[in-house]
Amino acid sequence: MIEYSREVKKAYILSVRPKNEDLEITLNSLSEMRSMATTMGFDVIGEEYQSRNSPDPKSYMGTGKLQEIKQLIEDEGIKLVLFDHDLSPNQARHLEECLDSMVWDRTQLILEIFANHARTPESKDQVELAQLKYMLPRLVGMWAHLDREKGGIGASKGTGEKQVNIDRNLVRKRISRLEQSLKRVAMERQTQAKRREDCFQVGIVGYTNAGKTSLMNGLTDVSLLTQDQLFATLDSTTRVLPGPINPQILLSDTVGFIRNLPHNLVASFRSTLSVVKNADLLLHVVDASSNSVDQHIETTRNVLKEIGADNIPCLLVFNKVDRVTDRMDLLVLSRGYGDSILTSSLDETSVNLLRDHVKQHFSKTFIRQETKLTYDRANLLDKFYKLSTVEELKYEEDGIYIVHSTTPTNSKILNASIEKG
Ligand SMILES: Nc1nc2c(ncn2[C@@H]2O[C@H](COP(=O)(O)OP(=O)(O)OP(=O)(O)O)[C@@H](O)[C@H]2O)c(=O)[nH]1
Ligand SMILES: [Mg+2]
Repeated sequence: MIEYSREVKKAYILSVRPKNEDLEITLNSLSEMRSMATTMGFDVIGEEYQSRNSPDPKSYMGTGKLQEIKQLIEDEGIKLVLFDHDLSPNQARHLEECLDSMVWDRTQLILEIFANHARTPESKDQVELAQLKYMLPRLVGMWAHLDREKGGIGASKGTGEKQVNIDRNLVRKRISRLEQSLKRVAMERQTQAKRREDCFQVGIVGYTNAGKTSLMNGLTDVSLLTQDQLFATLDSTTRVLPGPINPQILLSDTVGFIRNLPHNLVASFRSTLSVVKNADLLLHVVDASSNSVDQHIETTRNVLKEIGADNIPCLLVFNKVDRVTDRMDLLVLSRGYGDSILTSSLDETSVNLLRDHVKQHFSKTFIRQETKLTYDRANLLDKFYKLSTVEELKYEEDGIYIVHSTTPTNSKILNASIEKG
């Protein structure tokens, strides 16, 4: 794992606002950067943006502005400047020199949060892989000082370049080892998924901090970690949705998404996200109290597309409605997006309604059947309980009378088992 100094506490956030960008978008994005910085435990001293036609290819912002910032960070003792964009390796190097401070771009900040929150060996490997891929094109900058010093510290000319080549090889080797190990885990996961084929799978997806884990807890009576932090959840957790329905419904909580989620990170988390890709239904949780609802929905839909999960039936769940004071806003929201449901994970009634909604989504496709099992076939009873919802069961003289409902596929399987004799 790559370690940076954890002593950095004071941070400053900068951004360029393209002239054609809505001011609200710039401000919301800056406030999201602030939340991420706070999640990292940084003390954000301030934030500002500069309006320009586009970011400068070399210095990102105007030189005059950078001089102003340099003075400010010197006066305030700020050690880290965060940029609300992705910086090219050259821009980052230039800015570090110019500001004489540590510089992180948006991707690096997201990667750092993921690294901090990774708990399982799998998510740790996934984050490290994404970090190394991010670092690879930036190695040149890390050793450039050796060449500039030309032997001043005992290093001969070209030492930096040699060091870069050595590091590049090491990093590449580590990347390939991590990829292999993650592939193995992905295969194990596939085997587990096969074992669960006779269940319905529901994936909870959505923007980070929307309340996915809180809803998962309410729906299944578990108590997974929820926090007012970005990316509190990195690993998928699967639980059975309680209630008398067979096949069982499995609910999986997943990592949250964010605007401009680094592609390397999505690629690394592909295996964790396979629960989303293999789901029969997605609950797309949205924080209804956010003032960026549309953008959050769009981001989530884009990531779903990226991982090939955009064709799965999806129910929009507008959560945190307790924080929306204007009922009209809620009406407009839910009408504007078609099939959707309003919830608050703090309100048990609305969570129960959501649970019923999920069950109905599946049970409405069920076929209801009456069957008489002769006593010599009583061994099939277990199968009936596993593959269908048994609504009524009576032991009669000539056999067991069963009223049950299930999917058309399971109904065929059960009928075939009876006919086999
Ligand atoms: N007021 C209110 N707060 C909520 C609601 N649902 C969740 N929260 C709070 O929102 C914060 C984030 O909740 P989580 O359940 O951790 O959100 P998440 O979507 O799992 O977040 P990540 O795992 O970080 O992507 C926590 O502080 C929750 O207590 C809700 O319906 N109403
Ligand atoms: Mg969560």
